[in-house]
Amino acid sequence: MLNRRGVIGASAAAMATAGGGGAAAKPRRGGGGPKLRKPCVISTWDFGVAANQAAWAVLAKGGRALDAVEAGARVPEADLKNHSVGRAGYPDRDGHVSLDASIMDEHGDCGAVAGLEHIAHPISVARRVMEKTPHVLLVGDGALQFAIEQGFPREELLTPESKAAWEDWRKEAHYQPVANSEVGDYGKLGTPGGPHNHDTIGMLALDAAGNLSGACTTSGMAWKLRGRVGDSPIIGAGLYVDNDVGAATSTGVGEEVIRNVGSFLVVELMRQGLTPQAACKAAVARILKRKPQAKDIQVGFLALSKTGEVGAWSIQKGFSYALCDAAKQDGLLPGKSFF
Ligand code: SD4
Repeated sequence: MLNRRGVIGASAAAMATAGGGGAAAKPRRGGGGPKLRKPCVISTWDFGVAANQAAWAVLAKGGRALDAVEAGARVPEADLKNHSVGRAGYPDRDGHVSLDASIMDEHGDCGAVAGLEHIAHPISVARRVMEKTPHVLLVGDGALQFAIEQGFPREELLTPESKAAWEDWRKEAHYQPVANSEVGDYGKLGTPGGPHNHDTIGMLALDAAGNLSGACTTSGMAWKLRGRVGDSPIIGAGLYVDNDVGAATSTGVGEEVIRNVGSFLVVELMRQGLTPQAACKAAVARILKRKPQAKDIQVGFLALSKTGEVGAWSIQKGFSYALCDAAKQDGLLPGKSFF
């Protein structure tokens, strides 16, 4: 029988195994990615460079990582040339622009919206869900009603350019939903992440106080079925932050990320001692092991440790990510990939 000291000791050990402890005591395993100094911010794809700079304006002044990732995510949301995030996003199969977003802070608090229409900044609505309600996720009409109540302007998000692209797609698509129309369009649009083929922004920041936060925002897969929700607003799938260990986010075909609870998996692997790079690689490998045909689609993970180590890995080449700290605010690197 355990005495009182033994009981306390045993529970502390159990807590550490269950995730109460950080990764610091574990040896680091796997190849490393770039290392940044805090404060710092990273984000998915080349348009992450501009988003990082908006986040940097917050971080450089000693601001909170949460404020930084919200400010950063709002940049592609507002960008009319970006057709996969926010305003001007490509619509669903029926012509509706519906947005997904999530945000998570250093306390493990989180908020999200899914299938939100007519509001250009879903990331800020997600933050309001976190801060103003006891809930985590609002969807569809309820999310819109909440946003309007919170004072967000209602607007038409489908621009003439996005509408024309949708009408073009309809000529040949016959309303057949496909698993990854963006990959299908790579031939036409160019390399994933290139100037004409952008995806979700996932953004992770570490502030001067050593706290982590993350944000993820998207219009989802182009031409998706009406009502389809991807990984981006699902905490643990498209985004996860554990202030003891690190943070992770994802881009690509959300269904595969949800099936494998991808971002949570990356953070848990980091907790077990893998570098962020090795953790991202292992999470992509898990997807491919469970479903080898996933080699034909794109999924990418991006991760940041509590100490500023960065990792990125994707199924296919073409995934890029943007890095920013005091030394360099416009870093852009290719992620590693299996194919
Ligand atoms: C989704 N992961 O909705 C998002 C979108 C994306 O390539 O990244 N598309 O599944």
